[in-house]
Amino acid sequence: MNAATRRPPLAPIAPIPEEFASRYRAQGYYTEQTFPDFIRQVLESYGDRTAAVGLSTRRTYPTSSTDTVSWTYRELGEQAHLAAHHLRSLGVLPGDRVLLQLPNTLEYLSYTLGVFLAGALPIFALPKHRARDLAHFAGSTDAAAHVFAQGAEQTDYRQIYRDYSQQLTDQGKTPPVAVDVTQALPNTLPDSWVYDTPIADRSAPVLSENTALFQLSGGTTGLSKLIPRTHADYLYSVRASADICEVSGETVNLVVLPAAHNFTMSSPGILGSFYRGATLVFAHDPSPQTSFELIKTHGVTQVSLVPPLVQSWLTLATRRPLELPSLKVIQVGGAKLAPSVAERIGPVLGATLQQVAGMAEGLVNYTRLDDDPATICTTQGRPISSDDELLVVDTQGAEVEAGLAGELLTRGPYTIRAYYGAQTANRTSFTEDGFYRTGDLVIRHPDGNIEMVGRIKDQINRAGEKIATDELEDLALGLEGVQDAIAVGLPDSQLGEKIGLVLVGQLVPPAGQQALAWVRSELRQRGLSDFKLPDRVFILEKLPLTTVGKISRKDLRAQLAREFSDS
Ligand code: AMP
Ligand code: DBH
Repeated sequence: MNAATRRPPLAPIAPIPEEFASRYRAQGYYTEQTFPDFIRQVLESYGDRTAAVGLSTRRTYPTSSTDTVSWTYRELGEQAHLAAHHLRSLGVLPGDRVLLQLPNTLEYLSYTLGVFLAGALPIFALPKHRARDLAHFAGSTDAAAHVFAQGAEQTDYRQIYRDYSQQLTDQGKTPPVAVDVTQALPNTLPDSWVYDTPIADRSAPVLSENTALFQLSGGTTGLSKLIPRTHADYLYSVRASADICEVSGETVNLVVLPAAHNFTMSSPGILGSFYRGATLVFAHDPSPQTSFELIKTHGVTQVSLVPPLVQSWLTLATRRPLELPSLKVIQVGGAKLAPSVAERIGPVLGATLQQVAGMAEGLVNYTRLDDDPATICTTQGRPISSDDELLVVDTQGAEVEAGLAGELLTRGPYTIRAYYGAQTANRTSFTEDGFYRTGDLVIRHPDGNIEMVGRIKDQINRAGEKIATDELEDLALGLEGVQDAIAVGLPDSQLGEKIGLVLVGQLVPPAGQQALAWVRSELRQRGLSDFKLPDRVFILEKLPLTTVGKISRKDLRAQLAREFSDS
């Protein structure tokens, strides 16, 4: 394995204006604690408690054992330090970026902590990201390493790594080193090992107000965007979320959604559990059967789900008697939960529903555990912080009257004011005074709770996974015979939305191949991430024109969404 070459520092990231930062410090939201400090403090406090139960990539891949392993906080600490040391021995230096792409296993945890302990900045990629996205994440941050688990989810990550590394090399960039976590780690630390402190990558007056990690946005234009979050802002959102969600040392948190997602990481998620010395149970697959078994075996008290998953739980639970006495809270977020589904959760699953409407850019809203049932079932809650500023505006940017729908704009202690390296998108995604334009249509109720009622952004939300329509359209335009391409969210009772792709032209799939299979395989070969592949393809010879001869992509989207919903 080649050692990483020395990487240039990140491009400067403007700190949040001092006027706001000083207020957030004074309120105690921003502390001087960095991620390595936080991790060491937690590991020292909770030594013998069980930190995590789950599969180990080293036992499971490429063989297919499903034996679970359990780590105490002490063991997790040892593994995290070994991971940090391993990264250092491969040339990863403080301030370097590390692309993390791991399934829901114990190594997800040890390597995430390990990257921080090495003083490096993780980029939280998902197992479903493919060459195009990975090239973008690694290329635009000059990542020093890409950590993956070969064979996980039946995927040849090494081949994907080779594909996009070649692209980077062709562009004159240095690809990251490959770190396959299915390989054994050296099992002792040298005596000289000391964890590293992060380095300041910009001029924020306090070290903890520097960028600590990159989350990823579903995006509305082009590829997923990189979201730079600081030590201070992310840890504040984690601590405050742990309070709101009443996480304690007794909490047993089942991790079903992809671990690296912002919801799963921080709302209050893996980090909120870690902060309180709770236990994490990693589900090896997302089926309700597996989750129910794990809940019974490990006394799980809380879980975070997207709407389609909670529906599959309800379906299974109505088919056979259910006993999940330990389960207290079911969080649902990422996409709109229908009130009719929300109402069934308490009675059928015997746990309190908590709705969560968040975004990797920052703002997270929760219904509170003691809210009345109507609020819990019909709203997506209210923000974490009394310093989260929310505006609901019309198309001219003027605030709408209370009770009317408008676009949600937000600014606050843990919401970014710019994406990394995306100047064009930044001009449209943020207002001049630093509010993030969420692209979500909401109604704000007089009690402060918000209701998500739609969106104005060009995005498809497929079971909580966000797909920017223009990335799919741009790639589809490269297919032979295609003159125009329009991506559409098709309403779907299971997934919320499916991905429809309208292609205009004379498309000729090879003999015997269905258009959908052909289009999917062509797009996959071009490196499109799996979760962005179309579910349905419509081929038209030309676009329908309005009476005045105009093509309205917006009307076409609406028409198809109506005609083909749920089919
Ligand atoms: P991202 O910016 O990629 O992290 O995705 C965040 C987006 O997910 C939000 O702006 C909403 O569009 C959507 N979202 C998250 N939670 C909910 C929810 N509970 N209900 C409706 N939409 C949601
Ligand atoms: O969808 C999201 O991005 C999301 C949902 C719930 C999120 O980032 C979060 C909670 O923190």
